Amino acid sequence: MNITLKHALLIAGMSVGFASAPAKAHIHPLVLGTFDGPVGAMVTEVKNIPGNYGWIDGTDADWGDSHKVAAYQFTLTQPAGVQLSFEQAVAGGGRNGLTPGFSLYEGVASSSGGDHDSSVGSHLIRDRDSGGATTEGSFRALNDWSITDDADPTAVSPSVFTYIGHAYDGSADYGAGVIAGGDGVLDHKVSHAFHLDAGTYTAFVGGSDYGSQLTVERNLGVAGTIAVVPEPETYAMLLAGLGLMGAMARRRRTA
Ligand SMILES: [Ca+2]
Ligand SMILES: [Ca+2]
Repeated sequence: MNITLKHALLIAGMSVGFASAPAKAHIHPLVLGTFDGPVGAMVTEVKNIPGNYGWIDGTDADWGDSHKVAAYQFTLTQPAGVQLSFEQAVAGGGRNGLTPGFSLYEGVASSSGGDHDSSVGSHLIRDRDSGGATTEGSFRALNDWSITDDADPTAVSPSVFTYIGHAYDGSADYGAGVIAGGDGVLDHKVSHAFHLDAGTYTAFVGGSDYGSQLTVERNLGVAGTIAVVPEPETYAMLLAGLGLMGAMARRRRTA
């Protein structure tokens, strides 16, 4: 229940300047903050993404390149309902045109910012988890995945992302059937609510246009928002409370 949650919102690590990081940077999550659950708390931050296919390219058999998606990190100090929203944005030299898709995971990237798909350790993980098949990168949009940095060549302490869920703009089928989770309306934005326990989470967002990897790479902007929202049981309690008040009012009128 979130009705009695404290009303403090601690924003940690904001405005750290990652938005101006080069497009080929390794995983530098933009930290949305630490939330202890007040309904209505909301933070929006913008990032750049090199192309419009990074998310959906991670849904196929050979996975995707984490450099083609942007990472957003946040922490909950207690269970809460959160709504994650991503939409196209003009930001830091980026331009409109993104059709966003995102996946949410429990877990965080290395605080060194050194996690990348081509490190020796990441290749070890890719070979292990793919059974030796060719992979385009470490990013998996619909599964758990791991990645590590150059200081961890034997992959003993990778960053681990445990898949929770995903959503994407519009609807996509690149030959193997419609991919679940599309919002059905291609309008350059997508949003989805989750119930989450206390913990630290990372959302990876990128484009949902599988065909656009064959075209010239474009520098696109995305605005990511986390909003703490009432949960279904909170609505149920509110409705029950309203019903009770109505019954009391009726009793007073008839007394
Ligand atoms: Ca791929
Ligand atoms: Ca949409």
